[in-house]
Amino acid sequence: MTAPRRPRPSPPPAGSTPAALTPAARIPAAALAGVVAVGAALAAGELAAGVIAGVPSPLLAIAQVIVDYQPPGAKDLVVGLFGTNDKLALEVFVLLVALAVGAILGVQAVRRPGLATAVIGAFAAAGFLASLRDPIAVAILAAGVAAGETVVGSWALGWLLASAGPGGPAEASARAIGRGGMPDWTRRRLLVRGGALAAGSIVAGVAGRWLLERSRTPAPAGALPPAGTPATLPAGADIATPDLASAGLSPIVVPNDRFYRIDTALLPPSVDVATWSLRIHGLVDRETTLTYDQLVSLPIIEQYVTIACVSNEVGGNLVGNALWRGVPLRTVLDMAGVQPAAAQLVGRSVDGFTVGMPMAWVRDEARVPMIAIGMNGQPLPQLHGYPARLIVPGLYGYVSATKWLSELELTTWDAFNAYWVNLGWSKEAPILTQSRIDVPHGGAQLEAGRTTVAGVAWAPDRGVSKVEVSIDQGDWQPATLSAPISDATWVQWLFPWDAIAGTHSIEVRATDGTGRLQADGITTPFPDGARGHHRIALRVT
Ligand SMILES: Nc1nc2c(c(=O)[nH]1)N[C@H]1C(S)=C(S)[C@@H](COP(=O)(O)O)O[C@H]1N2
Ligand SMILES: [Mo]
Repeated sequence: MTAPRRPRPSPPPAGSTPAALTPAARIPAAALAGVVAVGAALAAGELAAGVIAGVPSPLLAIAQVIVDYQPPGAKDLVVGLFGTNDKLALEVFVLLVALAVGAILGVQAVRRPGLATAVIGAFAAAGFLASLRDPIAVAILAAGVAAGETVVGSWALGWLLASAGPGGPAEASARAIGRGGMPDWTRRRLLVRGGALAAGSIVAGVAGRWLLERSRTPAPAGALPPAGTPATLPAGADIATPDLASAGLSPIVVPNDRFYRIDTALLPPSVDVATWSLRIHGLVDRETTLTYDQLVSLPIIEQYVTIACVSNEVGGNLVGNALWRGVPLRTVLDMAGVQPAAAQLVGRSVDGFTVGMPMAWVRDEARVPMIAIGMNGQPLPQLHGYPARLIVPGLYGYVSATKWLSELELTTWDAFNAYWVNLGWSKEAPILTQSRIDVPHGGAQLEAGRTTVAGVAWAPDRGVSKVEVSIDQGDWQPATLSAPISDATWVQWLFPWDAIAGTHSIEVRATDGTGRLQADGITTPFPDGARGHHRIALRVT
């Protein structure tokens, strides 16, 4: 900072530095340089993560820390982070914060280039530490990449700031200041360099992420072992006509690529079945570990089960029905010998996610909890828990449906709180009775005349005994139900309606197999599932 400075018309006020007098044009230029430099550092990390196995994406790692350590008070955030779009939003948020820090660093670097390098280094180190939580991380490689990001970031910053003049950043700043602003030729050079670096970073970052996601998709499994008794759909199980299906009535069995997806994994874990194992431990007589081959050599069953997310709002679509193939959970638990004191079954995934459910629910012979390896005749898709997950009829996913399953732990009820229970959600969470109007859509414009109102209703695993519809808050009238596959699955319902011109409301409610009516009065999903009737408004002309 000892570079000679040109004399100034008036000296800076005491306590102030030359940069404090920076002309307006100088600050955006330096900020831009900082944004591009930090972007380049991040892109270097993404590219390395895509190209080098064992290097996690630093951006994803930091976002994952935010997901995993979200404060229990942040209930809206908690609910919001369940879904796919929220994950993208979170990543964009982390990226924007990083770039904003870059802008500040750029401005600061004019006076204190060392500070900028230190901060970039600190962020790279944070990304490195965060990425160590990823089971695939190889520490030495990840550390090397963090160092590389720091070098790229501080080099890019120096290079861009040097665009402003032939000297170092400080001198460049001084010159620019001395001239009362950056002359056009330097500004153009900064824009050309910055633009080129930014474009290169975007290409590198996108390519890196693309490669990373590709490398994390597990190789397709071998043939799925057949079920002892294949499950079949009863006649009349799917009453969606082509017209109703295209209008939006849910199919009774939801295809894998249309099935809702909810989990805390920003990058779905990729599991190699050759090294995967399932460990059963805790309050058992013999701790047991099964390889994938050992698991699938046990008797295989198949059943349709409707699973639902506790975060599903009234009328929401975080619910679906699939044909699951796998091994009865009790078969595996019996191999280990569950002790009488075991009151809670904890399912743990390869990425550390946990669920906890009452052993009494698992023991009840009325249902068949399972370790699923197949979904709708296919190996479990990666997003749905490949190679193995829990499916427990009647319980919300967050207390039962562990994807990428790696451990079953038997413990007491009070000894352990699972992931979402620690964040305030209910520890016991049977799926509430719900019904939804799929057709027509809320807000739709219909032509007067005979039409069909249709939807789905579920109450796993109590079954649905009745669905009723009320038009304009009139009497409850029974709808026609599809033939139920089982008490563990949803049903479709149809209601013919003579629509007359005007605005109307349509409301639906279900009764479960025990004769209990679906609760009225809308509530939020927190803490144990949304209650209330789905109601839509529409116009008939
Ligand atoms: N490993 C893991 N398993 C998980 C979760 C998770 O975050 N991680 N989320 C659970 C929740 S909240 C739900 S609703 C179901 C969703 O299963 P799906 O994505 O196959 O529909 O998975 C459950 N299993
Ligand atoms: Mo969920």
